[in-house]
Amino acid sequence: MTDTAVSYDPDNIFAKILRGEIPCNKVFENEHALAFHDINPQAPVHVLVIPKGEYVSPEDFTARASDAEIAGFMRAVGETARQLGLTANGYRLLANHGPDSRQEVAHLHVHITGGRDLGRLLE
Ligand code: D5M
Repeated sequence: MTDTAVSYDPDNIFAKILRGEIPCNKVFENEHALAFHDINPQAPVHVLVIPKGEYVSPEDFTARASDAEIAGFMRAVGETARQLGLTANGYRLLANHGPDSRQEVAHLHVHITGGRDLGRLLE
């Protein structure tokens, strides 16, 4: 298995967003994370939350990131859901990693979806 820490591609699209090279529709930002609307929404509300550091996957993030980065990222997920007005009716968090999940962008990201009944994830 490839070492995900080594395989981070600094030219991935989210790295370009973090460097301000391409725009995003920002929802929330703190010291360690950025949240912005997904360009191809799968629900009435569909936002991505990404850490600002160069991490590919959850296991890469938890192995290399500081406690402050991990806390800042999780706070961003919660604050983003709150700011989007999703807390009353609920929402879904989803993170793809690797080929079986068909991850498209190799920078760790959590999808927040909501704004309708999302159905069951696993039937
Ligand atoms: O999901 C990667 C997600 O990233 C997918 O839902 C589209 C979204 N995407 C791709 N490019 C952009 C830009 N430029 N802005 C906002 N959203 C974007 P994955 O979990 O890797 O399959």
